[in-house]
Amino acid sequence: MIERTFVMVKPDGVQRGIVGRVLDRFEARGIKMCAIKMMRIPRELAERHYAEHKGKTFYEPLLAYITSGPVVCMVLEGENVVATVRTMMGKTNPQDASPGTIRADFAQVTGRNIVHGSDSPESAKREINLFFNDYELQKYEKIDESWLFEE
Ligand code: DAT
Ligand code: MG
Repeated sequence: MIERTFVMVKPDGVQRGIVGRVLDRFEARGIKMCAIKMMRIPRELAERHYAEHKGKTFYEPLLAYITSGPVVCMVLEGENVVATVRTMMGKTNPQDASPGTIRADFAQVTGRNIVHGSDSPESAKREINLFFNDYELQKYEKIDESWLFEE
């Protein structure tokens, strides 16, 4: 099923100049970009985004990290794309991530794992709405679609 997910290149990914290489992996796979923007996440938005982690030992360091510099947020669309992006990102701890995944190829520790991707279609909906307005989300046909998918 074609669905959408929320992806973010975190402040370390921006600072290390690997936004393009992360994006390239999704584009090369034929995953469609529906929205993209750079922003500095305000503390309140970070709290809402990571609400599920409130109270955990890493919560405050996580908020400090994610608000420490600009991030690049995007909405991606494709077949089963929530799970596909999670697989492409690799495990939360880059040490456990399989070679070839983004986190294994570009990161070393959990607290600087360079990308975020929604963990379920429900999370994706919630996160897309947190970070984007309807008018920022593009719905369009891309010329490669007839070659990416069967009739
Ligand atoms: P993911 O980003 O893979 O969805 P998560 O939702 O469990 O992982 O956690 C959100 C972020 O919080 C994660 O990318 C890095 C940080 N984090 C998670 N578990 C951690 C831990 N045990 N120690 C330090 N940071 C952690
Ligand atoms: Mg998560």
